[in-house]
Amino acid sequence: MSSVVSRQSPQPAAGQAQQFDAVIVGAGFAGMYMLHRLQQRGLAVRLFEAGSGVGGTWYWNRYPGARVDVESMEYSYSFDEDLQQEWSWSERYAAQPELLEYMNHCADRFKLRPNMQFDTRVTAAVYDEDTRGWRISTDRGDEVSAKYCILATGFLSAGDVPAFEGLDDYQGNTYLTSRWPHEEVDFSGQRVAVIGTGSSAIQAITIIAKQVEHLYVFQRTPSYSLPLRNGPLDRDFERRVKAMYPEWRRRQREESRAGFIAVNNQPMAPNDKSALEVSEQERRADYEMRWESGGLCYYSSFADLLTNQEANETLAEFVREKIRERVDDPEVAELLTPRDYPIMAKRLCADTNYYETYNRDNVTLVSIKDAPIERLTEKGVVVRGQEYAVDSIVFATGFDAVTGAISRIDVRGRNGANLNDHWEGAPRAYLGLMSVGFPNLFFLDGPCANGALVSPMLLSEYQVEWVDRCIAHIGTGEAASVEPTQAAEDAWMQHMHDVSEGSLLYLANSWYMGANIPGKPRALLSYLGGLEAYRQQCEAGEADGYGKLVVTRSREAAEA
Ligand code: N01
Repeated sequence: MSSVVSRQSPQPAAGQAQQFDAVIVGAGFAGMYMLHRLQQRGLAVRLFEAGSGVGGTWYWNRYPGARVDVESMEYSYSFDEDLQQEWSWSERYAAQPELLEYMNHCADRFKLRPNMQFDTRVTAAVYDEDTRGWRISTDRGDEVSAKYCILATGFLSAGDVPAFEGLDDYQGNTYLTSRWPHEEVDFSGQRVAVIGTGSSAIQAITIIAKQVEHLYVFQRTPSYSLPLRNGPLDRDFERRVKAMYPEWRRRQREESRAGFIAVNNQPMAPNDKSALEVSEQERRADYEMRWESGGLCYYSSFADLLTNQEANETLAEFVREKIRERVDDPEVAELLTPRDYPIMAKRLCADTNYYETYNRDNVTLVSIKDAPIERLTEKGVVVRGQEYAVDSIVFATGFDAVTGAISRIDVRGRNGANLNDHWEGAPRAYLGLMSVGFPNLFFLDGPCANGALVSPMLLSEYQVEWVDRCIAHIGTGEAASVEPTQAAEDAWMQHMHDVSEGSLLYLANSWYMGANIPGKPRALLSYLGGLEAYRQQCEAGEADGYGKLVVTRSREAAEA
């Protein structure tokens, strides 16, 4: 399906003082759907987006090979039956351009553009006690007021380049995967360095290796990566899913662990057995079946893979064996083999010929596990006193995840309290949606919700609908305000802590824990209770008339 991309749609002018019912920050999947819901309610909404178009993650991450690793049929909006029936994906796992096309199509289809202002970064949001609303400032001089402020800033959007010594000395080209240029980058004939071996690097390396004269990959920690098995979308599978899409989505929401259910083109419930209670043969059969299916479907494999180290080791060893089979040189294979942390304790990666790329003559793996990058020079990268001269460096070094994008906005709540201070040590948010002292401020895909282990599409759709109902309940008039009680926030944080006890996630230095950013407090940033448990908790929070929130309803809403 080709989309009608009306980039010429009317855009609100920047720099005008205006009053809105709600301001949304971010035009990714969550922000766009939030705008759609509030527009449907007839609210006056302004969405600010730093990029020049919609897409969020899929606007910025244009590096070679960027594609989603949750199946397209499941990684798409579920809220509109006509949309999901009419849209047709070309591949099992859509690539970035097609995802961006889809999001542009949605922006047009739901007439979102007139209320979006692009090329505008929100710099501050200050709560005004008198109006019980927010004053929002942007880098283009906008000063707008809104009853509600909704931060849909993404949990993997604040890109990070480590402060390598000599960074400014380097004279070659530099690229950050999460801020890739819009024009095509041609690496042919070049010597290129890629720093990092997480999901972004693993996708980029396989493509860049085919273009360059020589590729040096600087790896601090090897990832566990699984074959994606991408290809053209199986049209029979598409027909079968579309024939039962509402039911398929229900099962994604209610019966999955990570928000997706397709295994071998069939919906499959999570395995509720322990990896240790079955025979070696049965266990291996499950792992092989998922290996052949491709992608991230190990998240629905045995129930104790993320809580029992011995169980986890059975899968880790299975994947290590596969890595040895895929890499010709045993020494390189060993360097690529993760041994220091449980599988899935960092996010799983999925690839197309990643390990095989190291069998190429023009690719060199440089392990920096025991000897970090010393510095960058005018010409390249120095490790163990050896300079690797390169024409370009690609930083695939990840994100200040979950809290990074929010913390870069100066958010001040009641009595001028700063959100970063409130979150010092660890973020705190009731249901991952709201924080004490910050009335009428909502987070979508933010901290203390399921972002880490659940497909963000499902989580954000669910959160948007919750926020929409909450706003409808409270109303938009002068007196309206809502924030969690201290007891509610404390209880949620305790619950988050309780359900994560014994989790193997604590055993890795990942973005899940904020451990990839020097100086960032080490804390679990996401809720590990699963999507269904999260939904039940959110619904319980509504069923008692928002009893865990301090709600002041507007006169109009109260009368209605
Ligand atoms: O970032 P990462 P990412 N010196 O943090 C290394 C999603 N995503 O952009 O592991 C040297 O995973 C760092 O090393 P280490 C997905 O959720 C999805 O790849 O910290 N190296 C690591 O190897 C994913 O988890 C998709 O030791 C340094 C790498 O840089 C998340 O985004 C595609 C370093 C960063 O890996 C983030 O992925 C892409 C230093 N000082 C991303 N600092 C799909 O849907 C960092 N590194 C397919």
